[in-house]
Amino acid sequence: PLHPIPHPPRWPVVGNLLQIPKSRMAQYFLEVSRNYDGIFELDFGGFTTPFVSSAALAEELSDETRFRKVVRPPLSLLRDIVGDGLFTAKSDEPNWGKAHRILMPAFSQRAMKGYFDAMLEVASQLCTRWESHPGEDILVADDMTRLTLDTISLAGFGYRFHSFESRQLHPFLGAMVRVLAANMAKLTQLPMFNRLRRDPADYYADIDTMNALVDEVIRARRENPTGDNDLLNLMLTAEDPDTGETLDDLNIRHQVLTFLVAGHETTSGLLTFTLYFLLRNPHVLAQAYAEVDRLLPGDTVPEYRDLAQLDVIERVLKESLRLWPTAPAFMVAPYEDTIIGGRYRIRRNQGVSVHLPALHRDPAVWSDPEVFDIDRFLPENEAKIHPHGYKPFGNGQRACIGRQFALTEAKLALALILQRFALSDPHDYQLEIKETLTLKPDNFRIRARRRQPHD
Ligand code: MNH
Repeated sequence: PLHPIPHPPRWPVVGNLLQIPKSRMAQYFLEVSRNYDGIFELDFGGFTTPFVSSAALAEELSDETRFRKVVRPPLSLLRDIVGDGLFTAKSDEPNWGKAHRILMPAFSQRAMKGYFDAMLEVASQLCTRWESHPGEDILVADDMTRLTLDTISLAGFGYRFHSFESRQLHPFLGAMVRVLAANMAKLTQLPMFNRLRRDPADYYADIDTMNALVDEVIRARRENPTGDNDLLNLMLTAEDPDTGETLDDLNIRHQVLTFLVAGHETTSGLLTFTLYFLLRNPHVLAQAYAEVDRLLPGDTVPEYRDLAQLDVIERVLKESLRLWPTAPAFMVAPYEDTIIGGRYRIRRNQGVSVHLPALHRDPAVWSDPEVFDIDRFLPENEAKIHPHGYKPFGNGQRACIGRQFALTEAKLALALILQRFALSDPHDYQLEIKETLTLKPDNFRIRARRRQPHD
């Protein structure tokens, strides 16, 4: 028998809009999920979306013969800016497949090895900055953003932001955060109101700021061509093995901007949450120090092959992505009318959100879900995790192309930080999450001092 999808009380016209807090939507959806058994529905002013939070239902939604990624608000709102770039391309758009085939080689294991020197250079700049300002508060999210933005741009595009030389974050970042926030805010407005209202002039100015940087990155490479097969050269010159075509000029700009944003924002959040969890869990921090001291004693400069050995650090990153997956949701829709869970009807093309912070706490999969426990990812335990109970990088064909890049970069940065610094949390930080399209600890300040032999 069919059941309606359960939902909190809703009002005529506005639905649940009055209850949904603009600046903490993902956290609100997690709270709501706790009152339901794996699925609930919210009404965004006439536009309803089911949210799924159980591994059993996520398993059905992960069946790519029945469901595929769809680009709906807030992602669709970004199409004005990043168009048919890889992240916002519709699954049936030819440019998705074309760019996917052209860019995949830039994310192979061999490619990661090639990015290692760039990753090490930027991570070393972070360490130098922390060393030269001892005893100062470090605004963790800002420095992790400097690290990840400079890393994707240097490794992927051969372009230097020099973020660690500047007190201010690059204007590109302010523009990006405002544009993302403006689009998230539209979710809690009546759809009709959004159609009538034009964005303010500074919204377009911010888009211009971002596009100017994209043009600069492309111009710099055309002026100084290189022979390597980095991301930018693949975008500019590679031919699609299937069609023999190259990417068109507009698509290239969409891809450069897509990778500048998708390539740093989530990894920066991951590193910030990870430092938060390490400082919150001193026994885990001690394990991480012990690992680094064993594998990279003193000031040993890490090599690419060392990263595979950093097992504690890898588990810390995985557990951090479980509790606070920094890209908190993805959306799929069925090709045809269908039924999930044996009882809930989902119409053809109805977008369904997989809410990751809730999925990653599904009590059927995770015992004591709120506890930060890296042993969940010991091989013998990891093998028993429900195959659809953990999806920080999304699902199937449309899963994250940058996953290995992010994990390589994050492991290296953490290893270097732990090798060099004793960390402290002098302000007794209470977690406060800032939501743009992604999640980050807001206003998290720590101190770092150079480790001494006895630390
Ligand atoms: Mn990433 C897609 C999470 C790092 C580039 N990424 C996705 C999706 C998730 C995701 C979830 C699927 C979204 C959806 O289904 O709508 N990504 C992450 C996380 C991190 C991350 C949690 C870091 C931690 N991503 C990166 C990095 C890059 C990158 C680093 C680039 C270097 N991600 C992408 C691109 C896509 C994507 C591009 C879209 C892939 C596609 O649809 O073909």
